[in-house]
Amino acid sequence: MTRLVVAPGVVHWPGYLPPAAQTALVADLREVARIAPFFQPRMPKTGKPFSVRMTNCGDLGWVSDETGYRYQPLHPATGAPWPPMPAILKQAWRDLAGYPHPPEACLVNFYQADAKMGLHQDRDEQDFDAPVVSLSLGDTAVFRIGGTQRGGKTVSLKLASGDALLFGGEARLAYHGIDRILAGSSALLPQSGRINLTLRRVTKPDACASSSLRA
Ligand code: MD3
Ligand code: FE
Repeated sequence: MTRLVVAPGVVHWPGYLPPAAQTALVADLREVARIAPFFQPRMPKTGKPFSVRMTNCGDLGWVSDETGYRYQPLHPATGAPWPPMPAILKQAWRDLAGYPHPPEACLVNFYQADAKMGLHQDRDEQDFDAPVVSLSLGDTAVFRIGGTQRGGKTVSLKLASGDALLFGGEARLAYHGIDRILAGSSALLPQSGRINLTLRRVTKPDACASSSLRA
């Protein structure tokens, strides 16, 4: 498996998920979306809708509306708990994260051809010691990552279907975003478009659960 160190704390595994696993994961995500339909997040204060649609699986889900960004255990529209994380995602975290506690949230982002995501930091989690693991499915995206200061130098990277990325250490608070989607570059999704999955730890692990002094 090719493992490329893109920048300090950023690791890229092109084609981490083989085609059959990508297809199986799309089927799992169809079930996730049946239980937890995609919603259109809105910007805090202004209420301006995102161009990316989102849902989540796992114990906690990331949501955004006029009142702010947050993690919560229930879907904002249905009020139901988020569906469980598919086994393929839990396995990817064990393979790649190098972190001894399981992920608590998986944010599922869906991009149609014209969707993008502006440069931002992910800082709604309490545990910045844990990395973020991202998996891409469908059309290739042009991803951009910089440093921890807005306005610094950035580099761009193409993310294709099946690729995995890890952001840990000094990259955990790096600015990043999606400049554009290369429409029609993959045939994985029936209506084209792109899905990105981000596996995250939200809370700090319980001190007892992580103690090496445990009986
Ligand atoms: C670097 N998603 O959901 S994944 C996001 O492709 C998000 O949908 C993009 O940014 C997407 O917040 C980019 C790559 C990614 C995800 C989380 C990160 C890069 C990151 C957290 C910290 C640093
Ligand atoms: Fe992000």
